[in-house]
Amino acid sequence: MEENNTEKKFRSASFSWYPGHMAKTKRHMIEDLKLIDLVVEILDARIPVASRNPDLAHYVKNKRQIIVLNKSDLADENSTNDWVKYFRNNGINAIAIEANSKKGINQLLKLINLVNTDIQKKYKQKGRIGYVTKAMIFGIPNVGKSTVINSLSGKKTAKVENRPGVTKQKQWIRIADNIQLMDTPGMLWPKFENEKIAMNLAFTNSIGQNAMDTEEVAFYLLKLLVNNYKSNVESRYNIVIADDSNLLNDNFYIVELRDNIAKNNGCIVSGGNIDETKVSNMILNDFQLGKFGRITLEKPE
Ligand SMILES: Nc1nc2c(ncn2[C@@H]2O[C@H](COP(=O)(O)OP(=O)(O)OP(=O)(O)O)[C@@H](O)[C@H]2O)c(=O)[nH]1
Ligand SMILES: [Mg+2]
Repeated sequence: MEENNTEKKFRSASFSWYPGHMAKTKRHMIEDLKLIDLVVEILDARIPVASRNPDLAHYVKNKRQIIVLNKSDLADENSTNDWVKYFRNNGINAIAIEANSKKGINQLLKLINLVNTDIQKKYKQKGRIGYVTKAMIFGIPNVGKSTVINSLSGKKTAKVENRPGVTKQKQWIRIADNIQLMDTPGMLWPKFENEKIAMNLAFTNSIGQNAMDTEEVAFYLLKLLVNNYKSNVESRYNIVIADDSNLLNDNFYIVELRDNIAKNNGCIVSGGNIDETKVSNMILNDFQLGKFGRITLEKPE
């Protein structure tokens, strides 16, 4: 059967997800890691697989590591608990937090202090007195690294904004007499052996808007949501969605649904046509702001 235009358009996601400056950031990161005692990797609780760096384990072999599931206010609570258990079962310290409301920050601070006690002991045994532990805050763009640092230090030293690429340079921030944290620019690593990972990073606003086709990304997000969180979409947009899995996987039906959502929400250009950009941005923003409720896109096996 011949492929029609709609199918062609949405067949593959194509965006330049790996900007040139990332290669340089990666080189600096590998160099900086040599100084580091503890790596705190910040993951997005909605996408713990896509937001995790696949190579980090290789570089932090002999270092202490903590995994932080941030933005857990936007993720499904049960799934977040499952993820914390999953990491702990694999021998990794893990904790869920909401950095901007500071929920869980005290527990994270306690965990860092606990690990630091160990690190300090090691240096003391080697005769190093007054050593300052160096911890690196690591993670994909826009995951909340700078927010975590500000919450931990109780100061607004690190710049925070809701777009990827805000932190341009590393910055040291002291959180205790013998601990300093390094804030780092968001790091996207080439690992997209499948498009699903790239899409999940786009849905959660870790890939810059300029590097992706907003309409394509919003289409896939809507398709994913109606297949997994149908009632959340129905109540957000006050629409009825078919109870038929064939239809929910039919791209024509998803486009029809998107157009209905556009009409109901004033996303219309003159002449009565659908404003595809406006409706696409609305769907993406609604997801990123948690307007569909708490949603986790990746579950532990
Ligand atoms: N809902 C929610 N938003 C958060 C949370 N933590 C941070 N944010 C928001 O996420 C956005 C990005 O936060 P940043 O701290 O700038 O993220 P970053 O990882 O430093 O980003 P880059 O420096 O660009 O790599 C901001 O709008 C924060 O307010 C959280 O726990 N929940
Ligand atoms: Mg930052």
